[in-house]
Amino acid sequence: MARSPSIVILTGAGISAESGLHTFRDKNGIWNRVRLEDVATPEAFAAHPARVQKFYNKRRAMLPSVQPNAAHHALARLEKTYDGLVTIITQNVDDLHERAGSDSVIHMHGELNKSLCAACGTSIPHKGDLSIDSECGHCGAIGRLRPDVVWFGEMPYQMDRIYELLRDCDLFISIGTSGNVYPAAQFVQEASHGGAHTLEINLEPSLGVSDFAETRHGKAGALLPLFVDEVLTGQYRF
Ligand code: BJW
Repeated sequence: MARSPSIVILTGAGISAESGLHTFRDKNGIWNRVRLEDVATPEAFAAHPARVQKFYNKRRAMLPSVQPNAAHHALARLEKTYDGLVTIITQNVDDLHERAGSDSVIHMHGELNKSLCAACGTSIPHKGDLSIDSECGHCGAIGRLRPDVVWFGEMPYQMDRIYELLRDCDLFISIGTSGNVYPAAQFVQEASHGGAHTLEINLEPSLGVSDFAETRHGKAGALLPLFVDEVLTGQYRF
């Protein structure tokens, strides 16, 4: 029996914008208010751990007050209802896909609600603030706990699994990402080489827009519920 076509979805900060979380590179984006070199590199953490912890504590504290939006819910509905494999690869460190009901989510840039011990490598769920005095519950090291997020110069998570999914998928969709950051910015090419149809859904054309076979520009919260309806009713063919 022929398998159902599989779908891989890459999401970025734009999908959470309508929930009230800032993107990185838009006019009011995070990197227009804070220099990424000051907070999102291992070197920044080594030089100014308190500053880095404060930056992430503030963002972690926002999570309980924001809710998944129509775009997150549409993707969860797709995963539950579509008769084939649907995998979300998110660059986001928020938990909005999971709270919308998506189960198959890869957090390639880590998760704000997890801590990572730089001494023993243990990653565990963590709610609340981290400080330069926090103690690792596993190895007892003090001051070595950091947010379990992927900074510039670090290897994103689950890359082998991701490349396998990209090679094998039939449809690759990129949602709410500007295409500035590698390796995610190259996923469209990887999926394309594997024979997948490729679709960009973004507020505006991304840096990599010319690599996509199809584009839909506008707000994810408006476009995705309609797109998922098209897929589930068989109107969308790929
Ligand atoms: C909407 C919307 C709405 C708004 N609806 N859309 C030179 C050349 C090439 C590469 C490199 C280079 N020098 C260094 C590198 C590698 C480096 C890199 O890419 N640097 C670039 C700056 C050039 N990358 C790395 O270091 C990565 N590691 C790595 O490469 O390891 C080696 C390796 C090699 C080979 C294979 C595998 C690995 C690590 C990158 C880590 C990125 N970390 C951050 C921070 C995470 C923690 C945190 O959240 O603080 O990840 S940076 C930040 O950018 C965050 C995001 O996940 C990431 C991507 O941002 P995103 O999601 O695209 O957001 P925006 O703001 O850029 O875009 C939002 C979009 O949404 C916009 O287009 C809007 O229009 C749109 N939008 N509202 C729909 N309602």
